[in-house]
Amino acid sequence: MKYKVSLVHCADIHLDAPFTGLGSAHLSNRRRRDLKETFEKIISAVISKNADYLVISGDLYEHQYVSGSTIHWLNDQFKMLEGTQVIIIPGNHDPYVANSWYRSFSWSSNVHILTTACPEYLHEANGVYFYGIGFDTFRQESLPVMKPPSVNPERINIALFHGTLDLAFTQSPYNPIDLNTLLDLGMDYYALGHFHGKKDIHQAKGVVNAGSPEPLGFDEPGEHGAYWVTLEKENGSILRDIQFIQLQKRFYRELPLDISGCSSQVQMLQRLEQFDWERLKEDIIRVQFTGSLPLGVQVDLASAREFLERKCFHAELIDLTRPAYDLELLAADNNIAGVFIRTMQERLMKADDEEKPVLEKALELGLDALLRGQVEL
Ligand SMILES: [Mn+2]
Repeated sequence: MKYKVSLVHCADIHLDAPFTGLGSAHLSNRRRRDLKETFEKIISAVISKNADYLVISGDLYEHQYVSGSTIHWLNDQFKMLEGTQVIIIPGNHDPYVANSWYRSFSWSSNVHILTTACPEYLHEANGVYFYGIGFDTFRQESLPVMKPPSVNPERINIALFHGTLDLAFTQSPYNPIDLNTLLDLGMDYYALGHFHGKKDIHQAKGVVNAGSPEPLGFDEPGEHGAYWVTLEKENGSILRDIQFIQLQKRFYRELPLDISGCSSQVQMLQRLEQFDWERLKEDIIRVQFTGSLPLGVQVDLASAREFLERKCFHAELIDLTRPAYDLELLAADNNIAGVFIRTMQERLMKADDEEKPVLEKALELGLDALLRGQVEL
């Protein structure tokens, strides 16, 4: 027998996530809309590629925050897929709890939710078998006890899994599993979810973590999207074609900016101008000001914020600048700072490699206390 099917694999969409970190209701609303627009791109990809399946490996929505209207919108998206079967497992943010929308809502007939009690979906006509390991509760410190998969090597066998793969933790509340245990299931493709960075963990063995199609925070930099997968099986041997499709609306980017020597707001803004803002205009940016500034000069965060608000979707500012102390000049003074510097410099001369950085830090912090009246650790 020969079977050939195609699917779009995604995970961790987190519909209606609160995005409280953005600091304004307007921006968090906009980001919730972004999640929907990115999901609509997944639906468009399924339609344009005429995929047989849409596979969603958990955390489709946030149970605690999702609204009824979002669920209706979601189901309308699934209805648009007509001939495509949608296979879903609940994740740790949308677990199969008693009041889950997966239980109570009347989903479109092409939607199949795989649960601990009913983990299988067999699509006989296509020779495809799905088996899902998801979440019944918000935390699961060990894998749920469930019926093992019924793998028939003639068919195409696909596992959906949401949880932590191969982490060194001895205990993880999120379905801990190691790669060998997973591979022992004997599947042809492992559609993983939970880690928000994309990872084609073992493409050669068909193990792929989709990542979140839209990044959700600064800890999720880089490209985000979904996978377009074609699986072909003939006489028990599998051929896989696995391709990443980038879909995200925005990037989270950290931009370190050395503003050493800037003595005015104008100079600081000139340094900010150097970035390619046209390329970054839809992005969420974190600017880290570094370097040393002349004594008495401080980063003008308000002006920088005003500048950045016009240049990108949202910016966070972090001031890591240090005052540039003229040690030679200050040491010549006959005051407490002068005495302190001379004492520390004498000690530094005699210090070994281990002690030196400690003394240098002590000198810096001591001068902060004496000259600026504040110490930031
Ligand atoms: Mn997630």
